[in-house]
Amino acid sequence: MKKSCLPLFAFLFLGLISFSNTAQAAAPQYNVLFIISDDLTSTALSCYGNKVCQTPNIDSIAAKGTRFTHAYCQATYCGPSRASFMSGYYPHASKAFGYVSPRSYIGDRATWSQHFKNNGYYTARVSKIYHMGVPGDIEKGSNGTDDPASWAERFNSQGPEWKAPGDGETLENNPDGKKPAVGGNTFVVVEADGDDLVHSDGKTAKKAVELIETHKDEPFFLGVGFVRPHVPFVAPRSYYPPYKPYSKHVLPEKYPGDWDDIPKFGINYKTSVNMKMDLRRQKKAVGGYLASVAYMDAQVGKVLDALKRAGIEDKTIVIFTSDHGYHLGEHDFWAKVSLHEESAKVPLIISVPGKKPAVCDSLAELLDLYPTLSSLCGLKVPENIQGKNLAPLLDNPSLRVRDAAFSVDPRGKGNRGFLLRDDRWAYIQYKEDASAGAELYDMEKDPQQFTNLVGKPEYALTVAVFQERLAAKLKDIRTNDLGHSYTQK
Ligand SMILES: [Ca+2]
Repeated sequence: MKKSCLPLFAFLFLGLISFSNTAQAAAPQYNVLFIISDDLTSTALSCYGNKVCQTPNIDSIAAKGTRFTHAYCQATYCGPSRASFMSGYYPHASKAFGYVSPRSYIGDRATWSQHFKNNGYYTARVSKIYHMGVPGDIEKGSNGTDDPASWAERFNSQGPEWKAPGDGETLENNPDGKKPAVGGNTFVVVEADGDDLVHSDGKTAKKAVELIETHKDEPFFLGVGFVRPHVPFVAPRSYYPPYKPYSKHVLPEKYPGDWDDIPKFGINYKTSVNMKMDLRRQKKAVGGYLASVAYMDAQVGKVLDALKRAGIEDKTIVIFTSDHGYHLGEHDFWAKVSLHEESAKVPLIISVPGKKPAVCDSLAELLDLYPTLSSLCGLKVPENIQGKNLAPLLDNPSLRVRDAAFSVDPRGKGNRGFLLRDDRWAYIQYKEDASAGAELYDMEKDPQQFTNLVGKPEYALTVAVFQERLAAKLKDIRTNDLGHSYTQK
């Protein structure tokens, strides 16, 4: 009996191999390495034109991949932005407006990584992919508002954050300099003692390297979430010298009367004024931020090196992005939440083995990641999700997939601020009925957004058209399979 079984088994085994080879020829089963930084403005990266900050590792992804120059988040702070691109729904579809997991809003529909998990991928996250409070959840090493069903395994990277030994200074609301380094969502710079592994992002890179080594022979979706340059700006001392003395940093142009034509809701929640930051502190904030970016970039390099060592660069798609952008003093605004360009725009690089490097100016959204990566990996693109497939742009960067990008400041249960950004204009509206004002900027003539054109008679028609487009966009977003009721505010 045993003798006759062997050839039959061998035949079946060979049959399986030839079947899987056919399937691979139809759609290469790429790995997905999704790297996301936290609170990173594209303007801080050398591959996006920053002349001071050095980010050679992120630049190396851009050198091989497609770098998007007009990619936008769907919400301008962590929680709802991450819930959106992971679930595949705009915040105004899912109603996931807060620091929440999207799960209770989407039922059993598959999230982005879960879709890969359902298709046989090993899926894991290291550190922050869904929302985690920084620094609070990082100090504790806790899961934040994660979605367990999205992952086969998940790992957190505890770090000391603002408590790291070293030279710390609180810049925000500390005019007399008497406060020590403090916790919370506060501008603090710490030039830290010790090496990369003292901190959360160093541990995240180390775990990601281990997972690549362990899982290199099976298809994987690995989400690697770095928490820098989110405040506190903490990095080992060795990353600071290129950014010191802090006094050398050039702040964005300050324009007299800049706030006069911005509606009240458009003045960001953190400003040089309400943070009581003088010019010295503002410049140190920029230097501390850039040192944090450089530290995060070095951790990206370790993960990329692991792909190379494992010999799987040619079957791994690498994505690099951030959950939203960041103000570094433009209009005397700081941090996120604002719908101005620096806060709503994100860095986005997608590198697919074998494709030519490119720069793509098409409007793109983080929501597009789920359908794009599903398509690139030969998975069915779920019909219910709301993003667009960017894959054709990776072969032809002159294509366009959308005529406007949409982002929101979802405070006030989604009724605070809305942005429609097309190739020419940025239109920002406060409240769904526009009762709290609006801004319109000509991004060709006024890329720094100094002159709000709302209220000028010659732009009245443009404003009216944008108001209609915005209403139509919200209607479209609310036409979905989720079964929520949407009461017009
Ligand atoms: Ca964030």
